[in-house]
Amino acid sequence: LKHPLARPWTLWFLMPPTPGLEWNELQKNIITFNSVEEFWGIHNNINAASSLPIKSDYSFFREGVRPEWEDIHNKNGGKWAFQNKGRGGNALDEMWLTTVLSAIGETLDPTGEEVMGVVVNMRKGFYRLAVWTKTCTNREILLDIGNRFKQILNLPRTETIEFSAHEDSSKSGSTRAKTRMSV
Ligand code: M7G
Repeated sequence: LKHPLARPWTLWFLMPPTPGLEWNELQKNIITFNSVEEFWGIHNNINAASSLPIKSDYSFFREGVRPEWEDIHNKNGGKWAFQNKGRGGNALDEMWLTTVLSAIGETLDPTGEEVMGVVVNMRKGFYRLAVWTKTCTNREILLDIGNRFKQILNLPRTETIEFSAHEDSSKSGSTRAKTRMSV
């Protein structure tokens, strides 16, 4: 017996930069699944996020949505992001697992329409966890999603997460895009 998800999700892996390949060509579609059991089968057989090479990502996105600003479902959207120093270790792996479970379990998104996917970026000296949304102007709903994300990460009150629009990231890069909201 399988426990179905509300919708199918796809796991993507962003390979570290490779000479001759554009950024979009580094995104590898790994597998699509639509049950809780399939999710655990995948989770138990891939490397932990904290052990990924620098400049690689994992993303879980709705089936049919690529983890890219250019995708039609993302181009008017944005992301809530939590960024922290270091490689994260077990604490990161636990935060990433709860982030993924809340996305595929649909508990981050009361509308069922906003959350397109979740991403973990492993970078030199830091990591970033993000929830990508379809819109970037729907303040009330986006703040609700941000508060839920912060709560499931179990962050101390002194930490903040920040919302930025993809159109700003695409102009200045994720690290320098201006923050439109924070919680
Ligand atoms: P990042 O991985 O969002 O954050 O963007 P980082 O700066 O902390 O590493 C790094 C770079 O990857 C960007 O400046 C872009 O060159 C490229 N990049 C990232 N994303 C998410 C996209 C995307 O969706 N589309 C394209 N074309 N490039 C991207």
